[in-house]
Amino acid sequence: ATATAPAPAKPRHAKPKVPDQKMLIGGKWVASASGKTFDTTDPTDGSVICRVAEGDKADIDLAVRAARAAFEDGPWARMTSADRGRLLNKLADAVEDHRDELAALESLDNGKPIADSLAADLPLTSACYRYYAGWADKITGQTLPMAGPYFGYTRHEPIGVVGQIIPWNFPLLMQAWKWGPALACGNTVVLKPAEQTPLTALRVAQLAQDVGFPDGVINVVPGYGPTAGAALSGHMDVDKIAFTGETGTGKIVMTAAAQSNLKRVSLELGGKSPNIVFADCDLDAAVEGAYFGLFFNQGQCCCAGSRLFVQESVYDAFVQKVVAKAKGRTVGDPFSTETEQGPQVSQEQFDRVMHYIAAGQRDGAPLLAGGGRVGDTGYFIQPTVFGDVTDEMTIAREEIFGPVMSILKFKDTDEVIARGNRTVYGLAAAVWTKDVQKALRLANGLRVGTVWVNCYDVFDAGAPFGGFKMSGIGRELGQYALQLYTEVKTVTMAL
Ligand code: TXE
Repeated sequence: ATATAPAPAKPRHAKPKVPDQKMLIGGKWVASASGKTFDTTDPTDGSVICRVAEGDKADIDLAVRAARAAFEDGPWARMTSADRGRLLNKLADAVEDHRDELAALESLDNGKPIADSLAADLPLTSACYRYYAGWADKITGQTLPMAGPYFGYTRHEPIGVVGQIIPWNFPLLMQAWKWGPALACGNTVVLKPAEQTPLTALRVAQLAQDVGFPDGVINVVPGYGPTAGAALSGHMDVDKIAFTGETGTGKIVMTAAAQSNLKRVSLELGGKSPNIVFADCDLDAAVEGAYFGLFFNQGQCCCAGSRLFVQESVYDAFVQKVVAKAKGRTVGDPFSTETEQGPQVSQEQFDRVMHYIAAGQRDGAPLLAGGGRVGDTGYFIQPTVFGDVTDEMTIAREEIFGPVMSILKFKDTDEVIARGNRTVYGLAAAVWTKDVQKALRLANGLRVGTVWVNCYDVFDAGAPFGGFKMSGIGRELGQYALQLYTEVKTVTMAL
């Protein structure tokens, strides 16, 4: 019977159909003040998914006004912290209940494989909302030892109206990292999603309205960076701006904050993270971790292990194994459950990655795998590996944000710590070794916000994440993120 049965169809999820989208201001779904829209496109072929209301300064003004009103006199301002936590828990439930729909929307807009959306983005997103739901009624100040007949204490109060600008690589998750702590602390928000991927932000905003967040607490204004993003970061009535994206854009956002009302700023920016493989490691685990740590999400991760340092005695064996894995990676339709790598998010990102591949070849790094596009439609790029990369090459210095692995050779511990730190970035690093002392020396010596030991890209809502140096300011996730969304007030009373 098996000989005559037709081959089973490849398992495939259905691509959702999406209607044109409005923006959410003060609890109402509205067109933009200008009436303008922009297209959001499918990165597998560049076709238009739908049109989205295009926000600009006038819409940001309206959204900020709605957020201000909700902060000052809406039901939100009178709600107990436990009730705020309950709403965040309901939002976590709603995200879980709409898991399949949200995963499909994310894969459609971003191009990431549906298997990744379901296994990573969705559970991390709901876990983040749930984690901060738990914090809502546990945000406390201190009592202070005063030198005199005084009673002093601090209150940790919400900052107020918070502007949030997020990128396209993890749209759902970046929204959760921003909304979870901001809402737990009692702020109101105006979010500008990335113009490449506005769809899931808008859908989650609807879910938030459905579970009962009061009008104006959450506002979403889609649009472009230099217009809507600039209006938000330069707004005189926004108390804090949180941004994730390119380091250069982070500087623009910080400048706008400085030149307007000195709003508080937190930034999560680019990286060039060293992933360091010692000869005494479990080599297969390191190969797997290096492969995952670079190629995951089409290489579009701020913490991608994009400088892969391998100790010289295992260099050849390591390279052989990792190149074989890269060559075997399944690139294609994000809606096929077998796909491991989808397209880059946009034509712009595709061009940028191809430019870096050309730079690697120009600089003389041997191309060991890939190097070209896949097919002739959409933004698919072959998993690419360069060997014998040296520190001064462009591909070892600049953030590529694509499926391009650069392997460098090193001799000893002191050397690799120094070379690992020789970058303007400081987001993350990893070390692979069975020697505990060596692992701890590296963990202490590397100037980065996160060090993974014998693992890569392990995230937890409770573990803070952010950068040293030009990788950012502040820490998201964990208890630390509460500091980004609260002001400390000191109260002193004479006894
Ligand atoms: O980023 P931008 P882009 C890096 C990565 C990538 C490169 C370019 O190297 O190749 O950045 O990507 C908004 N005022 N990362 O151009 O511009 C924009 O609309 C206010 C790293 O997409 O930083 C979007 O919402 N906002 C990264 C957001 O900023 C502005 C994630 C991010 O876009 C603005 C993404 C302005 N003047 C890209 N200009 C990471 N660290 O995770 C743009 N924006």
